[in-house]
Amino acid sequence: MIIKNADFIKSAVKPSQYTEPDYPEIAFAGRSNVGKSSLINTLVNRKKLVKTSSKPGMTQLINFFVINGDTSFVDLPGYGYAKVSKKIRQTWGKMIEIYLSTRQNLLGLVLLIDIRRGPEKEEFELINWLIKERINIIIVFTKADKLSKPKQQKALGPSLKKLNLQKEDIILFSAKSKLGKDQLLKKIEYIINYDE
Ligand SMILES: Nc1nc2c(ncn2[C@@H]2O[C@H](COP(=O)(O)OP(=O)(O)O)[C@@H](O)[C@H]2O)c(=O)[nH]1
Ligand SMILES: [Mg+2]
Repeated sequence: MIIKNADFIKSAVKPSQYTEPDYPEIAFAGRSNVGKSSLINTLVNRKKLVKTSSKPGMTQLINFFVINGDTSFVDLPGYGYAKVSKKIRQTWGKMIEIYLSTRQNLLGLVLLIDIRRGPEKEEFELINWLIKERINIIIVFTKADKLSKPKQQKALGPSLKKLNLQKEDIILFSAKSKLGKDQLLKKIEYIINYDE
C-alpha cells in the first residue's frame, strides 16, 4: 500500500458522530503514550497529521482520517493512563467498546504494545473482544529503537509466549528508524484487499 494522501475528517465520541461507513476501515489502538500518533504519522509520511505528545493521556476522542480517498484510518483514544480518574478511564473503555461492536466497515485493528512493557490485562481484553467480533488483528511492538537488537529479542520472548504467537505473527516497529513501516502497510493492504 502506497499512501499518497491523508486527510483528517473529524473527531467523535459516539456513533452518531462517526463518519459515514463508506470505506474499508482500519483502527489503531494502544495504551496511552505507546507511540500511536507517531506510528500513524510515520505510515502516512506526515510529521503532524496526528498530534504527538510527551504528556500521556491527551487523546480522548475517536479521530477519523481518509487515506488515498478510499480507505479510512481511525485513531482510538489511548487507554490505561493511570493519572486520570477511574471514571474517565471507564468512559474511554466504553467509547472503544461501542466503536468496536458497532462499526460495520471496520476490517482490522492495529494493536500497539510497547516492546519494553509487553501485553497486559487491557491488551488481552481487547484481543478477546476482537476475536469475538471477528475483526482482524495486527499486533505491533513499538519503540523498538529504545532497545538494542539482543534486548529486543529478549523482551519479545515472554510477550510472544503470553500471546501464544510466533515472531512472524507480529511487527517490530520504530517511528524513529521506520523499522516495520513497509511490513505494516503490507498487512493492512492484505486485510483490505482480501476481506470477503
Ligand atoms: N524512541 C522512540 N520514541 C517514540 C517512538 N514512538 C513514539 N515515541 C515517543 O513517545 C512519546 C509518545 O508518542 P505518541 O506518538 O504521542 O504516543 P500516543 O500517546 O500513543 O499517541 C513521544 O514523546 C514520542 O516522541 C519510537 O518509535 N521511538
Ligand atoms: Mg496520540
